Amino acid sequence: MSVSDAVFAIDRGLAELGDAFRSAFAAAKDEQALRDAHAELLGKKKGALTRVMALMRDVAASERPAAGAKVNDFKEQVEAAFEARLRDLAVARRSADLRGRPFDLTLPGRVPEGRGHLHPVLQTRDDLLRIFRDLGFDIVSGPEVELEENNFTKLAFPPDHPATDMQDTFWVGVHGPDGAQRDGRVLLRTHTSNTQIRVMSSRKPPMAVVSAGPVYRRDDDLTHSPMFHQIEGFVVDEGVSMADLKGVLAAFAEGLYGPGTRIRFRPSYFPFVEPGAEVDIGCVFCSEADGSRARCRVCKQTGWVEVLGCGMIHPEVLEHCNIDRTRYGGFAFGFGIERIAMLRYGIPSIKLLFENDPRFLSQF
Ligand code: FA5
Repeated sequence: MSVSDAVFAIDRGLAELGDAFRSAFAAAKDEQALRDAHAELLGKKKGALTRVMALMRDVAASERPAAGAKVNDFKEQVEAAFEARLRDLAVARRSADLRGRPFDLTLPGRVPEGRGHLHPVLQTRDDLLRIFRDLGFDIVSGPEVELEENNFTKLAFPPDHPATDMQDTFWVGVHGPDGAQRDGRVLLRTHTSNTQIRVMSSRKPPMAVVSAGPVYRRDDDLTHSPMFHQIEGFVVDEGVSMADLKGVLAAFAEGLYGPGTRIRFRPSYFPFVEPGAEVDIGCVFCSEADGSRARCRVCKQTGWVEVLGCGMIHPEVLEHCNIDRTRYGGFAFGFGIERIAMLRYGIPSIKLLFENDPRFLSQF
């Protein structure tokens, strides 16, 4: 083929293609049809325009700029028309989506299956905290990994008190950057009374505070677990008396089990209170009148259920927290949340609360 023949063939090829591509693109009803029409022109092997462009290799160098410009110009028009139609199709598809009804509004909604909820211990914790919040208590939290002095020493536990025994307590090894064990004694707190020390050391009276959270002991039977939850509450002010403590706990018992719930105090011993007491709540699961007391397994036929320890904060503890023991006094109380949850729901073993069997948990 002579040089001029090649240019002639290109001109004829472009003329034959003409602007048929415009109507072909316009006729494409969707993106796939448009891409097919595009491939007919510019497909790698069989595209009609590709074949014309292939003729460029026979064009003499002197004629190449002009011929190349013509071919490129044609190709650019094809590509521009293709892109424009692609955009139009996308716009048309989007507006059809927007205009059309994507779903049947008359179908009933799908209700999510098996929605989760708070664990019964945490539900009970929140209900208990709400009662104290309504009585005017401030809610705080304290650390689970604690210094020995906040868990025992400042609470006036004598060094040889059985509760401080290694058997009852999970000690934590603290290592320095050199890997060597440090001397400072750190443990998983055995009760929430550590928050008493922390709060009383950092605030000035008057204060009324409650705190809830996990505590740890070497305990394991039907009613005792190595990890369980406690709530601790305390008040420090001038002129606080045992009558105030009794008033708060009576209001708490009524908040928990309803108006008229009875409570009673029995003398007891905790190193950080003087005097100390255990509080029982009148059994709400049975009554003498209908004879159900004789069968009651919750109160073991006594009519009373032990729920918490309490007392007047020992002046020595106030002193450890730099509170003037001659001016201020206070009371404190603490109880296990699992125990309250077990009583509330009639749960026979504390283990059920920690096995996390969905068949059990779904009942709450
Ligand atoms: C205390 O822990 C005191 N800090 C409570 C206190 C606070 C007294 C303020 C006075 C003033 P105690 O060891 O009795 O007391 O525990 C309190 C409650 O925690 C118990 O009545 C019981 O309900 C619960 N409890 C104790 N050990 C376990 C355990 N291993 N598993 C589940 N609950 C437990």
